[in-house]
Amino acid sequence: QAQHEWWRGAVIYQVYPRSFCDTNGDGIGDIQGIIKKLDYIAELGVDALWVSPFFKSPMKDFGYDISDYRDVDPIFGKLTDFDELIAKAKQHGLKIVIDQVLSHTSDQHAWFQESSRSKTNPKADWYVWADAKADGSPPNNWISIFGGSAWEWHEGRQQYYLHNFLKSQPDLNFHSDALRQQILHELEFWLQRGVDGFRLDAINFCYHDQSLRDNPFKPVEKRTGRGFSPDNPYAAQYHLYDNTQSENIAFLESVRALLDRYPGTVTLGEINSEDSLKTLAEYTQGKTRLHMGYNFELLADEFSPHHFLHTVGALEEVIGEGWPCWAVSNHDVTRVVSRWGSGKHNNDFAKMALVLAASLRGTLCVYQGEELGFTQADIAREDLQDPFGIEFWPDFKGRDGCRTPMAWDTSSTNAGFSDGKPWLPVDDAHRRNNVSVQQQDPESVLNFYKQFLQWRRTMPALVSGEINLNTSSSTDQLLVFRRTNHDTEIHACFNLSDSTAVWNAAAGSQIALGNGAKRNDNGTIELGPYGFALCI
Ligand code: TEU
Ligand code: CA
Repeated sequence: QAQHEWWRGAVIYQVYPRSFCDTNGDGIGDIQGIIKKLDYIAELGVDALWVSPFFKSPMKDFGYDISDYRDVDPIFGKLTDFDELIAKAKQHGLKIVIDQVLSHTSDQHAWFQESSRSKTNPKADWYVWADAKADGSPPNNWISIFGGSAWEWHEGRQQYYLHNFLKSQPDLNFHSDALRQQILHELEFWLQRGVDGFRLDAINFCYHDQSLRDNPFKPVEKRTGRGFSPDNPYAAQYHLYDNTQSENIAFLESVRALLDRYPGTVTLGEINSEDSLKTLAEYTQGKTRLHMGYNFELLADEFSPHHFLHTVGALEEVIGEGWPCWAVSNHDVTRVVSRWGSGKHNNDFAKMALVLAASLRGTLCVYQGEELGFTQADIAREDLQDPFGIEFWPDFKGRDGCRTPMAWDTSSTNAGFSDGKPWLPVDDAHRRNNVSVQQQDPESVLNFYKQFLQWRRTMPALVSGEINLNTSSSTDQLLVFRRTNHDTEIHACFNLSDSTAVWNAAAGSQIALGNGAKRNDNGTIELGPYGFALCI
């Protein structure tokens, strides 16, 4: 049983294949590139890889628009390359979790081509089609995350179709029994190839209100959120009807029933809904739904001890039998050092952010480059690739700045990422701070993180213990909590500021692991800028 639950407390390394390692000089990372770097990933001490989409795709949303769920895009390689990745990852003791984008496909998917042909074809209801209003306008006021109406007119069918993301990402209709069955077959295809699980993209977007009710509007003071300015129309609505949740439970239960036939496999559902934590809790209750929900609580701009206590507390309160999964970085948000750091003591900040996230109760997703302390790359307007950035520039500059290539070494072209022209430029700061430089520096973020992850494996209190948010010791600067397991108790203290702070640590405890931490004669612990100490 325990072996099957490898994912509890695991550290999952997210690979964005496009930017990881290019082996054929076309400027785009590929599956052989991931294989080439498996030693590197295994040496980090992580348990698994989450591989962002590598499926056949016109790449309008860089792979999150799939045109064939069962094939590898030629840009990334062949199905046999993927099989090789699975086999070699196993040899390295690494699990493979793959992204599955079920809420929508590309408009180039054969299903959409067929569905759009007529109102009577066998797949006519596999997408969400609706007639225009009498004046020709869209059926209701739903807004797309990527801007504009969530409805697009289709000349052929003389109807609108729903797209919660890009126009080229039509939403699948999960109210159709046949579609749901087919989706389970697509998942099983990969289970049979040996994957250890799925990260289910935008999984709260599967269902919509069939009576197509208008979303209510938010009062002006509530129109904010991750990446959204107050005047972004998406932020102006409560998204109650464009993604409804109650019917989704039964579908998720069928997904779980399928995975239960492949012991040791896991689901991590990305949940970004109107009431995300409530939805997350509903999706992960009991042993019949999702194993874990991916939450956005630590992917926003807020950064303070209070925010951590509040967020972790709120999740712990609703999670019940579910299991938390944290991330402070991914391919959609500003890199954590630039998002939360003050710009001073960046390396200390990076170490602290990694250790803090990996010390919370739960599983952790680490995004490529985070282990190197990468900062957000600046992308010139003319170099923008992300459709989200192109649409909202300059209010929101898009996601390219966190998607630039890995930097592997000093001597090769493009820092060892590619012999050709990279699809996004390698950032200069990353180039200076590349893997080989950090491997040779005992003080580097990379080496610190490796040591920490090795030590963490020996500390059951950190991997699976309870969390106790010791609010009375936290201050405006210091975040303090405890992790406990049987007879072990770890007191963790993080200085979230770039100035020195003093922590009244428990008497008699020893600093087991820390950075910028020293004990004073009177027993208190002094923490330098972004310093921290884990005491036993
Ligand atoms: O993101 C889903 C999601 O919740 C979006 O709101 C996300 O925040 C968006 O990127 C705006 O920042 C997933 C993927 O992670 C993302 O890369 C895809 O673009 C999106 O689904 C559509 O498939
Ligand atoms: Ca390539």
